[in-house]
Amino acid sequence: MKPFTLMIAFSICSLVLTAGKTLKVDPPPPGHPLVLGEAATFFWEFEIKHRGNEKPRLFQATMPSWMTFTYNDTTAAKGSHTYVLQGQAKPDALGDTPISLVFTDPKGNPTTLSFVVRVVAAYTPGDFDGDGTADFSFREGNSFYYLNRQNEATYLFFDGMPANSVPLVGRFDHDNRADIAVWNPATGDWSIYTSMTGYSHPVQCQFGERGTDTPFVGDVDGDGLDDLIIHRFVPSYDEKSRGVWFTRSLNNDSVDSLSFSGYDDDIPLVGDFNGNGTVDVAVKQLRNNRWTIHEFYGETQLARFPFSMQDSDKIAPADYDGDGTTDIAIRRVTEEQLGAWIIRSRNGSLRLQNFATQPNDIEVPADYNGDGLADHAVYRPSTGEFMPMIREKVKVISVAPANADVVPLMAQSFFKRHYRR
Ligand SMILES: [Ca+2]
Ligand SMILES: [Ca+2]
Ligand SMILES: [Ca+2]
Ligand SMILES: [Ca+2]
Repeated sequence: MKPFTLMIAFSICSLVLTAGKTLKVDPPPPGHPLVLGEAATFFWEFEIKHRGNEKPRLFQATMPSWMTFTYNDTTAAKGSHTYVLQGQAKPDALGDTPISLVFTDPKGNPTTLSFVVRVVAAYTPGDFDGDGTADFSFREGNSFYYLNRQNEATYLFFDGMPANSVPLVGRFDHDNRADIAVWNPATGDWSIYTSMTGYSHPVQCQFGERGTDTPFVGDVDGDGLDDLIIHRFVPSYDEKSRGVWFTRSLNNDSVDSLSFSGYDDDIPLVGDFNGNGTVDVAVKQLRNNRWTIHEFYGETQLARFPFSMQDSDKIAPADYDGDGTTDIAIRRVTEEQLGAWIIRSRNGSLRLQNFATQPNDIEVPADYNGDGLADHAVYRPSTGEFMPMIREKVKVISVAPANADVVPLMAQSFFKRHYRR
């Protein structure tokens, strides 16, 4: 298991200690969760400035037992005071813990500094058993499964899904195992099944409600957990139709929208194309033979360039080079170039790989061996086989009878409409 990663979400950045004096936090809280990578130690200090050498007193503190709060008196002489908050997050620290510190100035006036510490485990997208590798996951009938280390189908849960429901893999709780959302296009209802509750008692909410909507999940607010995303085509009077993206943060319930993409045959997709930790939206535009990528919250156009030159190209975005950004990728299904994967890294370099030569193969790229790089992989409905290519070697794993009612959960949202039941 990978070491735990710590994320800190701050709700309040600075406060007035006394009239006109600001409680300065140094380094300032980031606008997004602080990720300490592999390190499991939380170290944060802040400085309190006020007139005179008398120090402000910590009057009351609410913090988890694994954190300690100390006063650093080496800076006191300058009239600025440093407190250090540190600790090592243990597995039982997973989740959100509110922290509240009440200081009093020399006159006894109280000031409260409060924020939330979020601890989440390191997570590999699509990893259902928490061992750091993605696992092939699928819906068969109304039941959900993943392949364990021995490549045995392991039952997750049952969902009596209405027709046309779309299952999606995401991360909705703090542990290192993948979670699943099921979206019903008839009502816009989402059911979110999380690993920490044993995939039982799904959380329900409503968002999006047209049969032509395409659902996605991704972290739109940067709190480290996935949120809900809907792409909708809105017809207009000219031959163009507007593509509108809607997001709903599961952190604060806020809804946002962005009008982006121009034609009703655009193929919508999501990914972190600039590697800043929040999801970006993109389209593969058939009419202009190009990709356009939009950073949703920053409302920035990230890229617009020709890339995919065949209408039939299947999209397969993933981080193939392990640089932390989603790479643009397609699998070609024309007769002349059947099975050619073309991958474009963020630095513009192109890579070609031949793999999976059935036009109906379903692309499910993910990091199946845990080396940090996405691997080419497909599910082949005609044989019921999952085929990952790990270090140039293709494995063939039988999942279900040929042409069974199977939906690979890591398949692109846009193409899942063809696999709906
Ligand atoms: Ca795994
Ligand atoms: Ca989970
Ligand atoms: Ca989020
Ligand atoms: Ca990349």
